[in-house]
Amino acid sequence: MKFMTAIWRRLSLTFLTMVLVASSFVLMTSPAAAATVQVKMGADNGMLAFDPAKVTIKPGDTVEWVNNKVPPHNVVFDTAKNPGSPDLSKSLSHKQLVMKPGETVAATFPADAAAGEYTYYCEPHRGAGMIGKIIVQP
Ligand SMILES: [Cu+2]
Repeated sequence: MKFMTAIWRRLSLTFLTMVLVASSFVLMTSPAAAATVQVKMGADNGMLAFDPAKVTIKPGDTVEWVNNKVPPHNVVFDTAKNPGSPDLSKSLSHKQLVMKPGETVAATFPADAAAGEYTYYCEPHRGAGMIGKIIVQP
C-alpha cells in the first residue's frame, strides 16, 4: 500500500508539472499579448512619409499600414540591411502598390524575430524620403 501511495504521489507530481508547463506555454504564446500598431502611408498634411516614421514593437506584434494620402504606396524591407534572414525581410514586404484610400497591408513579426532596427521604404517615394523604421525590442 505504501508503494502504491508513492507511485500515486509521483504521478500527481508529474501531472502537476505538466499542467504548469503547459499553462505557462499557453500564457507565453497567447495571441492576446500581441499588439497591432498602425502606420499611415502619407501623412495627414500630404507629406510623402510614413506616420509615425518610427515605431517600437515586440516580436509577435503586427504592423498595419493604412493608405492615407498621396498614393500609390508600398512597403519594402531591405533584404540586405535588416536583422534576421533575407527571407524574413521578403515576407514582411508588400511590393504591390496600394491605390485606394483606407486600403491596408500588414506584416506580423514572428515571435522569434531578431531584435533590432528594421528599415523599410515606399518604392515610388523612396527618393522623396518616404522611409520608415520599426524597432523590435524583446
Ligand atoms: Cu509612397
